[in-house]
Amino acid sequence: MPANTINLFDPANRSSRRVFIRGVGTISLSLFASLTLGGCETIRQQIENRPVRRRLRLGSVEVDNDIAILTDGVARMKALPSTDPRNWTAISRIHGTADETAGFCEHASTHFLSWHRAYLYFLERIIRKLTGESDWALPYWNWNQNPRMHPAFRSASSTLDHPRDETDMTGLTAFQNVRMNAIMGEPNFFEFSSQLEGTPHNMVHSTIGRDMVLGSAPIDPIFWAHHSMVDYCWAKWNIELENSSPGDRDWIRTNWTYFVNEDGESVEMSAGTTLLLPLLSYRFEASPVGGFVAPDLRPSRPIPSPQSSPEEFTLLEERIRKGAIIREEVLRRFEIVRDGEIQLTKPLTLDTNIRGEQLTNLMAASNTGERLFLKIDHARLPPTNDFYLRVFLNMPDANVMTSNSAPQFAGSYAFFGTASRHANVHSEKHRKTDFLINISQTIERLSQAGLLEANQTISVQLVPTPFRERQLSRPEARLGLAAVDLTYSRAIVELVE
Ligand SMILES: [Cu+2]
Repeated sequence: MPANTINLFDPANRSSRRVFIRGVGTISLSLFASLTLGGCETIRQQIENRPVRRRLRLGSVEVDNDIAILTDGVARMKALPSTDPRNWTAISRIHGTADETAGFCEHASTHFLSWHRAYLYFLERIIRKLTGESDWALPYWNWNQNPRMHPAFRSASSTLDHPRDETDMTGLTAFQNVRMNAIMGEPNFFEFSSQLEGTPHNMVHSTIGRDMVLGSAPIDPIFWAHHSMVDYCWAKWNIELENSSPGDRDWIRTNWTYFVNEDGESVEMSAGTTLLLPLLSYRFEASPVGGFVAPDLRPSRPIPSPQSSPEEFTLLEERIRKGAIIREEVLRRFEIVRDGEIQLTKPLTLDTNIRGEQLTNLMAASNTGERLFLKIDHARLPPTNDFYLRVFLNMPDANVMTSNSAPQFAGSYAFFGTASRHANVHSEKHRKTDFLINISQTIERLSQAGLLEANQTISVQLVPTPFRERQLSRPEARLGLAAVDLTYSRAIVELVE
């Protein structure tokens, strides 16, 4: 075990949250807090110097070194016998397999972020142990800033290379500032997580294709750098942007028992413990996500240092650990459709009886952060993942050729893991069927551009769009629509005392 790394886990005792610190042992989090506050210099030092997850980029010696260690670690995991639980394929099977006959990954659930955080954390520990690089942490692919996959993952001779359909996210609006601003600015954890998963997260998986769109995705090394970015979005939202993760007991106590540690042993982790990992076990090199800049560019509110400002750090740790009771109060709900169907080769227009002025009046009255969401729930998931859905408002002639720069473009989302051979009950329950698009800004833009008449009813267009250079492999397939609603709601976030 690396000497300067704090290891956190939640042992058998599920009711009290405990941390394990090398040289100190397992202690309760409240004792831990009093130690950091009360002057235990070693602990503070270890937290201060926790490993850094850096942003993948060119021209940095440190990043090149992180990539070299990752490459070495992956090669060592691949070389382990298949009976070793730390073997590369064995670890990927914790997430899932191509035929969906195994795997535990949480998608379409309130634990999408926490489950994947735990999964990444244990991979990091395995690679540190196998390479002997105790300071190493998993770098992240900031697709918002660098939409092209880092060349180290694309060079034909590299262990990090893998068969893929596409490696460049340039031009896809799911990763651009307008969309990332709406997601990172979302105050409700559940709506934040749902949009982050359905739009940029799923878009990376399905744009890359091949293994990345199946349960076996972690077999492609880029999976880990992609999910390190998803993890950064959550850490940035929670720590830097001061939003709250769930604080209710059921969510916090959700416990997983099948992760594998650096010694190949089964280990447990609870969702509540994952909240603290980016604060105590590793940290992210800050970088912008959309219009949300790095905190080092905002010197008025830096993340407090455990060494030089232990009181503030302890307060931060408490805020992150306790979280909030979060719910969404729906003030208006407009039903648009029930039990519909989309043909993959044909855009679908949904007419509504919602008048333009109803929406502009609601937005004008919004004073406590209310927003308009389009909620699309699919009854049946598609048998293929070679397309994504684009959503337009008031544009009856929108089609695959229509540009996303049209003011009527509202957003996009993609599917993940639905194309597996045995797309059965198991996979359906782990797959996301409901998607959220925040349309507040689109409504504002349409109204300013004179494209939203007060007495005119609005229409919604759903446009299945094949990925660049790809032909639909199942053009005759149809997508079930369970429900499409437009809601006007506000987030209620009550901090846990
Ligand atoms: Cu994923």
